[in-house]
Amino acid sequence: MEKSGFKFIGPTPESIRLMGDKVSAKQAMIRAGVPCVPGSEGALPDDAVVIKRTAKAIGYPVIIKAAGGGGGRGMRVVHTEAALLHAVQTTKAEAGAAFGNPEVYMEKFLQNPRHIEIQILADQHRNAVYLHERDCSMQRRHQKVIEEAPAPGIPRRLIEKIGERCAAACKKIGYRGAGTFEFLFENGEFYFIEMNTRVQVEHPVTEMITGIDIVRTQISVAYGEKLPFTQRQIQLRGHAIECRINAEDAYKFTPSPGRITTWHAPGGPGVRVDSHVYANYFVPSNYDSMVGKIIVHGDTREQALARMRTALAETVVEGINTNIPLHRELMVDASFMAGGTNIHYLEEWLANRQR
Ligand code: MV4
Repeated sequence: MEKSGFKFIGPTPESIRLMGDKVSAKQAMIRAGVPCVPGSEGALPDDAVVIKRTAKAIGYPVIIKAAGGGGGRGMRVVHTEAALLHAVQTTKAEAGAAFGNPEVYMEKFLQNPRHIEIQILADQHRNAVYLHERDCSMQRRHQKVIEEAPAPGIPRRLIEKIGERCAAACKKIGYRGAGTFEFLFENGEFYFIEMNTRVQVEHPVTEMITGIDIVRTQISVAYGEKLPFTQRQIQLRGHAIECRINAEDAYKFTPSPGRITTWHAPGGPGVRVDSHVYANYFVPSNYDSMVGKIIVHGDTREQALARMRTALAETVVEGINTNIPLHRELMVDASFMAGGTNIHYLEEWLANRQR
């Protein structure tokens, strides 16, 4: 890469490798003082007695996860000792086939967490800052549907405490570029699960509440520049919400590829649309179904919600089906409006809507 004259924008291969293996990622985070879900110390051994003893110590239910997995792939929940060894063996076999690495680890299974993630930025001079949190709990089958920042109802001091730990961990491992620490949040506690070593789809909500251009900063730190701000200079303003617009049936989620005949994007104060789409654009069937993102900002969460309702009402997409009708319903849903719904909310909401 260096010899070619190209500069890679992002973390080092070592960082990407460390975080790609979920067992080594978790061990690095424990060493760096980031709180993790209680679980096995590293990968599970083959010894059945040790596996049973580990699960008993953690307490059921437990979850078996593949070291090479992540993002919801290669996991199995176990409720009883009777089901334990078979679950470990099956997860190992699947992990070996899917990821080329049969290693698995065990954690306490958290029943009703929220998915809260911390955005970080780091330069090549061991400076690292946290750009606070995003709430990504509104998801279906591990696909995020709505993201927002800040996370409703979580005290700022808790975010500052976990954010400082994330930034310190970045300095410790020599991380550079943009990254996200994924946490489960339950009963007022954060539990690290994974780190994403890239810019994510939902980064705009963080850009809108911090005023920081994450992509620009990622490029400037790759060039060798120092971070252009300190932690103290990062101030939060208002609230941002993102709706992912997918080419799919709004309630059945079957893909809806084809030609978009009409594309009218919303606008106005506090409205951002990130999309590659235009009238006469053809949505291919072989790729991800996301065709755009509507992001709104408001002084308060209520204003952001109102702006999203208006933005969704203004949006016109013809020629394919989209999930806009789902977003329109969720923006007036009492529980979503109250804030703080957990990772199971959307799937339960969809199941109840059928009847
Ligand atoms: C968990 C969990 C409960 N307890 N780990 C799923 C994706 C992967 N990143 C980790 N996942 C989970 N790990 C413990 N110990 C529940 C999930 C989980 C989940 C996490 C985040 C967002 C959506 C989710 C949906 C189902 C399960």
